[in-house]
Amino acid sequence: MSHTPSRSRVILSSSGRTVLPLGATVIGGVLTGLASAPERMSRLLRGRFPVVAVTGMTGVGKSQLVDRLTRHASGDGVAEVGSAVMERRTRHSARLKGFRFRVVPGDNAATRLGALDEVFHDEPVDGVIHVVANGYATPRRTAGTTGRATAAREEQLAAELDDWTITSHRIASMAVRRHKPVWLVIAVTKTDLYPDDVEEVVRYYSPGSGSPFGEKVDALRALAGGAKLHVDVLPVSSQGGERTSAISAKQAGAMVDALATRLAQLCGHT
Ligand SMILES: Nc1nc2c(ncn2[C@@H]2O[C@H](COP(=O)(O)OP(=O)(O)O)[C@@H](O)[C@H]2O)c(=O)[nH]1
Ligand SMILES: [Mg+2]
Repeated sequence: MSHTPSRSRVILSSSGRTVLPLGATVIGGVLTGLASAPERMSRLLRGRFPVVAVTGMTGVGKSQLVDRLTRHASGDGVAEVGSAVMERRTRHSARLKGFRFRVVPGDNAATRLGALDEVFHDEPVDGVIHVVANGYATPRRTAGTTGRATAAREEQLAAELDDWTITSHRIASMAVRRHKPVWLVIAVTKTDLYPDDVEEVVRYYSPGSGSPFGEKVDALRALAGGAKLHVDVLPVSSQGGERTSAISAKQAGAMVDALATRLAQLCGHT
């Protein structure tokens, strides 16, 4: 059911830690990396990967996207849509090029406020992936009933906008407090559900588009200061290749890979 094509450049470790063998090649690689990226050296000294907050309303596809980015097989229908607690996942890669993801619960529970405080204030993250789904968020108790989700699309789009208002304010207050620039990737997911409209939809979520969402992105950039905040908008899909799917597993995989590549650039991994 889930597609997790193997990719050789990623080293997964089941223990949850990356083990650096003391081979000369690896040390050579690390030293080369240090010389080319001071940012990476400080990370090595602190012994941690950059931390990425993943935000967005319930049912937009945050957990599944992070599963794809971290090579976790998504549970076959076992995992519940929506979560009350913060999910923590790590993408392990060679040469300290991994990420730590903090998936903020989308439901407006007290746990969400705590999670927002944690990622944007207490332990401010290096960057943010804000996930949106063009109104195709899956309502919490009706996972799988796409018909109902379609009927409620206008409402879901409005809900995405409300959710973005809250999150964008939190991002702005983090950005103004910090010296280091913050990056934001707006991940426009579930593109398998609207393959012919992807360009137009990406535009809807983009700064300068004049759309209701775009205007809020513009407001965020104005508040944070242009130099303090870098914004990207990227289409993605966590699904593809099923018989009924409009896109192939390969196409979905390519979009996930493009997102991972961009994250690596933004984190100074490349
Ligand atoms: N068609 C499609 N469905 C998706 C995609 N990503 C997630 N979903 C479905 O949307 C629902 C919500 O996904 P989930 O990751 O749990 O959302 P979260 O609440 O934001 O963590 C689940 O039923 C997923 O199977 C996608 O890219 N395409
Ligand atoms: Mg979730």
